[in-house]
Amino acid sequence: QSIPVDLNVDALIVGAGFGGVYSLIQLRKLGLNAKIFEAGSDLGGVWYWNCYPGARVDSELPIYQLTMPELYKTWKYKEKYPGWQELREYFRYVDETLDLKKDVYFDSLVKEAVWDSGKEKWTVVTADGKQARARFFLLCTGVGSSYYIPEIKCLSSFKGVCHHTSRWPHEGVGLRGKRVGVIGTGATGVQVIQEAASVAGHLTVFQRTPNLALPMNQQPASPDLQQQMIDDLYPLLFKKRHQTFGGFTYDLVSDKTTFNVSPEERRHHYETIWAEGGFRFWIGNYADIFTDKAANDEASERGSGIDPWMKEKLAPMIPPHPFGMKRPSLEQRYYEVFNQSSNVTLVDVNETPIEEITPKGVKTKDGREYELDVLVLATGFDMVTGGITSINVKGTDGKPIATKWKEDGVHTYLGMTVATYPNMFIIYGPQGPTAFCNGPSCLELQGEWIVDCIKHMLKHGYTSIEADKVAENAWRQTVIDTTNKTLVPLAKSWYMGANIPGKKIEPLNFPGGVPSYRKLITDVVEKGYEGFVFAKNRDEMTD
Ligand code: NA7
Repeated sequence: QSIPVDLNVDALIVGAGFGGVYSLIQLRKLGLNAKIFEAGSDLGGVWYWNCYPGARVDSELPIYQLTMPELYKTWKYKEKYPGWQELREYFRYVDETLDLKKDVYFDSLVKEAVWDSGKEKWTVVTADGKQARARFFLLCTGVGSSYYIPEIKCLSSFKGVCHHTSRWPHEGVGLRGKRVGVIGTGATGVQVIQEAASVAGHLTVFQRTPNLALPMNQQPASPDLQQQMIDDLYPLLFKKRHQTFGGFTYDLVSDKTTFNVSPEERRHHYETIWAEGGFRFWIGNYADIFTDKAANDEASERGSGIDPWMKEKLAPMIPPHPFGMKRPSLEQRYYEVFNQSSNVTLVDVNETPIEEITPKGVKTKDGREYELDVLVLATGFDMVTGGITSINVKGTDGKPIATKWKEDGVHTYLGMTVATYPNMFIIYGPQGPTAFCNGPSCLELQGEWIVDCIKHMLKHGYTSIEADKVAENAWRQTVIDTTNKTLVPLAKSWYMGANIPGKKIEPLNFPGGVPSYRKLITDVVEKGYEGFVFAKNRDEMTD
């Protein structure tokens, strides 16, 4: 569509992934004129950018989708854990069903957003000069929109093909018969490694921290099963997900602890949740694995010990941090890659650190040079906050949010608003249940709260809402206190901002579970939006 230089809308949304699409649909229902600025060239958010070999979601159907009946009743995934192609099809389907793209400006990377206190509006500017003025500003930038490439000496000297996984060329990169190197063994690395191992001439994996990967238990989703779910189960399952710790359809066991059940019962539970697969061994386990180191050790050991073959392969790979306090990966044939493939080399970069990248490949400290045709950087993201801090967001005091958070630590109220940034809402971002919650479950919970809040403002003629600083400080303390009751601080992970050199180490997520988060945000509303200040502008809604 043609580019208006100066767009005037009710709401401007950043990002056309699940969060942005959800917001657009719901704000339209309120009768608001809402538009999205999206950096990519299509809908999908992370599923637009992440098209590396093996890219696949770790949440299982049916809950990895939006729950509006107009969408879920006629959509069927083909696999239990859909891959990126199917997720893109899903977004195409959502667009076709609800005609979304007419309200989305693609290739529009937002660089700046400034609040005008006089007009009570945000001015949002993109890298290519588009501008929008909006009453409401919604940051739906997700957790992984700001990719991270570590400083590795002479990286640009490599003459082969080199990409970060989230900037993988959409036309693909041929790996068949090639010498492929992968740096990173997080959720992304595991997926690329599995794919690359089956086609590469040789695969070299540069690993810093091993991660106990859980079995995915991937399965095709038969059309019959899907239909049955749609008819009978979906409404029930969608309701249940807001009653479970991780927003899934299964839950942590909280009426028993690891050691107050018999060893037989414990073993049976471990075996069951391990066999069922997915994140069950993590957030379907005894709840005290989050708080009690001995319980965590027990699960970590037994989890890898269920099958003697697994024990043998995993024993040396027990992670150097409490299990689940760094994001576990899901695997399909990951360990087989290392143990059964003759074309795979594992390089422990703790023993032999990467010295530099050469035109031919990767040189390690022991003087060895691994010659490569393709180098894959599965090195992660400036998780949770990066999408927000990469935008020059200025509120009532004119100070960029990145500067504030760097100086004082991340501050939000309820993980959805920030003091001194009126009418700005964050979905699926810092200090919400984000990292410990299925994406759509979390963003719909927050999205619903935000849309209700906007509805409340419209009903009462309020033109601005701002979080109170005292309430914001209290929320930060709640997040810190809740985190300190868990083992989360013991791991060097993106949950704590520890994956980015120089980033402040602090809890970036609320690890208290969806039900307790839901109660906290609902209580605020019931107490008349406690901790917020509403205002009515004299020149109401005029320019
Ligand atoms: P992650 O989970 O942050 O993984 C990044 C990987 O890259 C991890 O294994 C890192 O090792 C490794 N890494 C980072 N810097 C280096 C350097 N300098 N040298 C060697 N290895 C390095 O990112 P993912 O993309 O896998 O997953 C991100 C999230 O997306 C995931 O949790 C899901 O929620 C979806 P480290 O562990 O830091 O030692």
